[in-house]
Amino acid sequence: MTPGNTQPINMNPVEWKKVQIAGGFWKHKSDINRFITLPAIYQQLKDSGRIESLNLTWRPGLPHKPHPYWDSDIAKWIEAASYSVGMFPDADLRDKIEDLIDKYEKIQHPDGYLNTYFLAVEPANRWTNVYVMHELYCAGHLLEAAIAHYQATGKERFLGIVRRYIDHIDAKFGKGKGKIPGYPGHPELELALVRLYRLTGEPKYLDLASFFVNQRGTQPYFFEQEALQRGEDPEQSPYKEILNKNYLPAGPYALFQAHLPVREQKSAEGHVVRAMYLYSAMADLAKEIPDASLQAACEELWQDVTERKMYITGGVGSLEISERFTFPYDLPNETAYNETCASIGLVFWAHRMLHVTGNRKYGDILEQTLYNGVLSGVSLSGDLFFYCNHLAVEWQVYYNRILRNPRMWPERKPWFDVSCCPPNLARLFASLGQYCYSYDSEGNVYVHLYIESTAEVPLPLGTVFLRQETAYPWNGNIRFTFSLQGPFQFGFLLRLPEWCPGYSIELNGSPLAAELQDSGYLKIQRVWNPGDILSLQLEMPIQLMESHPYVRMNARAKAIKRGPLVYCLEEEDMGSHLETILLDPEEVYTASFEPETLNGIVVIQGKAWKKDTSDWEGVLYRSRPATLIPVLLKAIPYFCWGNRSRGNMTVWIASK
Ligand code: FUB
Ligand code: ZN
Repeated sequence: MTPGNTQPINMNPVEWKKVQIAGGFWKHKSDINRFITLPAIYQQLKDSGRIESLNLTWRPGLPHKPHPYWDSDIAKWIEAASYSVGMFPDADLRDKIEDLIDKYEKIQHPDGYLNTYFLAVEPANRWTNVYVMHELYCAGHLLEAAIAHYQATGKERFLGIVRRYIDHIDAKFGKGKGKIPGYPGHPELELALVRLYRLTGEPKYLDLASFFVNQRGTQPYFFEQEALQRGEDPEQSPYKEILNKNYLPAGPYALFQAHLPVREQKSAEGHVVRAMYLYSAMADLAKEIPDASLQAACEELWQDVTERKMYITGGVGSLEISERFTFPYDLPNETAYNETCASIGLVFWAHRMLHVTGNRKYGDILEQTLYNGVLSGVSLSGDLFFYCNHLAVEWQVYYNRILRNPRMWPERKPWFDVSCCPPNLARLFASLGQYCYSYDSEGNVYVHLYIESTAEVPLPLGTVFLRQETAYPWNGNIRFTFSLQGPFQFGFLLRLPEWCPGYSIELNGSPLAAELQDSGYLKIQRVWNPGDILSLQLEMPIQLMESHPYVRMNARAKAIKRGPLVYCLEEEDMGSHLETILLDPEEVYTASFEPETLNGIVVIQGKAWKKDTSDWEGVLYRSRPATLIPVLLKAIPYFCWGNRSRGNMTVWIASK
């Protein structure tokens, strides 16, 4: 082991194919994803010309000019659809995937190159602007799709096609003579390369991922060198607006996390999806190499994001302009950008950090983000999507055209001009099984997410077949049944969420003690018998949350949380003037299941107060406080807001 290297923990996720979402909350969501979301996105790929673009028939003057990111949308759909056919054979879906692969196979250049936009629109300009043209980003998504397809079907054709492209990229990029010493303008390929390394065991893919990550932010800045190569003065570059060279306080290229070498980046800066994908790749490399300095960099960035720059929903990236981070505690609610892909990226990063460190805090954020900032991205119907996930909505802001970017519109839409989020949701939900469980070589099984499922966990001494039953997140009762060949000794570790104030465990109906590890997991080490039933009860009280006092937007406000779910008020339940409602911290709020509301949800109710406005006629300011009148408060989970009539919404509620 070289200096600076660390002994990694050897925890690995149970792969998606070995985990079946078997019922409950997520089975319903997974079915919607499979039966509604996947076909809806395919239709949009078709209608928008994306699928046709793969025939390379576009000519100037024709509609549907291919766009530099289109490959990524198609690839994310192939990835999602592959997970789906891998679990549930479906001839129609399989044929659609194979048709897209046929198209890619036909257009691949003899040298392996495979980017639809450049093949169709700018064949002479390949690799001349990796800063903004997304070639390497699209390659990353194609690679993730090809790996998923191979894992799902065992067929090597698509993986072979994309590997040729990756080998072409490997020959082009790097430190050697005649190679391009650059790295992706939009990270993504890096983490896909680590996936390919894990699949094939070929060190060159890990080396290329390392090269891209380590080269980032070094001087001279590659993006300037590349501009010079194009014969441009970087100062006069037509991309200067995008470069934002001098506009971010963190310095040139901070927008693309290329202002400093990655280990010197102490705070999260710039475009958030790029940041999340880069940090995910850094965590992957920290684990695989292993590399203690990269791990330390990730931990420092994690702290900056989750302790200073993240919404309570797991939304990240508060600013619409450049889709970026701003400064600590700057978390406006109405104008929150919170791209769905950014929260998805946070889930990716959290999952990787969990496997680098074994610490539950990463599982906690993964869960918080999944149930709130990610899940709000799709309608209950499965065919409408949010690009941005605000934490408060006042419709007058939109009627008065104050926020005009169509992505900020607070009603879910079937598609966007840049439609990265819908297929990203589809691939995350279709592969959700891989986030639930892990195992290690010492014979431990870890449960990260409480999701009704069955799993095959490959321990060194044999396979553990596990069934998890639960109505989570509606309550904290979880039951595990073990199907084993015979008595089997292993450690069973359960994430004890930070929000949970108390728990109890029973084995076959009798109380059982578990050991709380420093990592935040409850460990039960014993010889397990076939048919053993372990019950876990997590207390799930209603919690009134406060923000750090520096979050100026939330002064004197609280948010309602129960278990992993953040709640909100909607106009439909509470009237349009949500700013007049005050929570009562003395009140004991209650949670109850309403099967008829929003497909069946737990609502939170209790006494609150409302400012009486009847004596404010003709008055804008006065010294006498408003009279408070009691009202019944009804809050719904944030993820399902915006699924009824158009109306205002707020997560943060004033408090008495
Ligand atoms: O640039 C590709 C994708 O489009 C990004 O990940 C999103 O933030 C959107 O800008
Ligand atoms: Zn997106």
